[in-house]
Amino acid sequence: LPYVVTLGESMGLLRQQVPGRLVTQRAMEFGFGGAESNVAIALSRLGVEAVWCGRLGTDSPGELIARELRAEGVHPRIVWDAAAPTGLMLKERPTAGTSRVVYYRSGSAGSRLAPDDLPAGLIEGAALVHVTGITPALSGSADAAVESALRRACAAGVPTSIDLNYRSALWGAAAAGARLSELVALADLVFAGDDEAALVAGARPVAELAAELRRLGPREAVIKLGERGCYVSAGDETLTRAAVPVTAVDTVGAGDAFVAGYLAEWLAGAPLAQRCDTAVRAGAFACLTAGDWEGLPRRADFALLDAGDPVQR
Ligand code: KDG
Repeated sequence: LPYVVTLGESMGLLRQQVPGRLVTQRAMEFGFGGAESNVAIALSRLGVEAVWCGRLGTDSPGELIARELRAEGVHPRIVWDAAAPTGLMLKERPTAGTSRVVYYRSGSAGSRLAPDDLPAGLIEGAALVHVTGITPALSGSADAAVESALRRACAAGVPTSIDLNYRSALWGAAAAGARLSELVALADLVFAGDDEAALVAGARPVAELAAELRRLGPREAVIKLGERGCYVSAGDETLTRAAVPVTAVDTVGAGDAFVAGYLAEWLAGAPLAQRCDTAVRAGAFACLTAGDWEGLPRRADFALLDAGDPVQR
C-alpha cells in the first residue's frame, strides 16, 4: 500500500479547561500535539497510510503518544530515548476563543531527532515525504534529519512537501527565512501561511508570494489563508478558494488538517479544485473541536459541514 512518511516532534499537551487567567483557572486536561503527527492522524482518518518518525522519552507522555498514534491507525517508527524527556506544551486559554501556547521542549527527546533515526528504505519506498519548518528549529541534528529526509526522497524520486509552520518561540524570523528557503528548494509542494511565505519571499500580494515560493523550486505552492481560504499555484494553474465559515472553538491544528486534506487528494491524483475543496473543509472541521488533533475529520464528517438541519435522525 502507498504510504506517506512524516517526521518531527510530538509533545505532551496540558490544555487549560476553563477560559480565564491560568493562575485561577487551573483545571487541565492532558493530551498531546505535534504538527507532523497531526498530519499523520489526519491522513489516516482520510484513508491514507501514514508513518510518523520521531523520538520519544521513556516516560508516560511518550507512552501516551505512541499509544494514541497506533489507535489512530498511524504507523509510528519511534526511537525511544532514555536520556531525555518527552517535551511538553501548555495551552493556556486567556479567553474562550483564544489560545496561548508555551513550550517546554528544549533538550527534549523529540528535539534529539537525527538523520540515522529514519530507517533505511522507509523514505525511499514512500509515496510522499512530508516535513515542517518546526523540526529544523529544534536542534542541529533535527535540522539535519529534515534535510536528509528531503534529499533521500529526491534521490529516490519520491515527492516531498514542506509546511513552513513558523514558530517564533523557537527561532527568529531572519534565521527561519534563510533556512526555510533552502529547505523549500528541496520540496515539490510547499504550504505556507501568507505571513510565513513572507519570511521567505518578502511581504507581497498573495499571488506573488506563491510565485516567489515556486521560483525556489517547488512545482506547487499552497498559501493557507485561514478564515480567508487559500490560494494555490500549481503547474500552470492558479486557484483561489474561500474558507468554509464555522464558529471556531480551537484553531490550533486547522493548518495541519488543511495540509492533510490537500495531500490526500493530491496522492489520489485529484484535480486542483478538489484538492482545495477537501483542504478547506478539513481545516474548517478541525476548528469545531478543542484539541490539536481530536477534531480532525473522517470523510463522512464533511457532510456535517453542509447539514442545514442541526439534528440528524
Ligand atoms: O500545528 C499545530 C502544532 O503547532 C501543535 O500541535 C504543536 O507541533 C506543535 C508545535 O511545535 O507548535
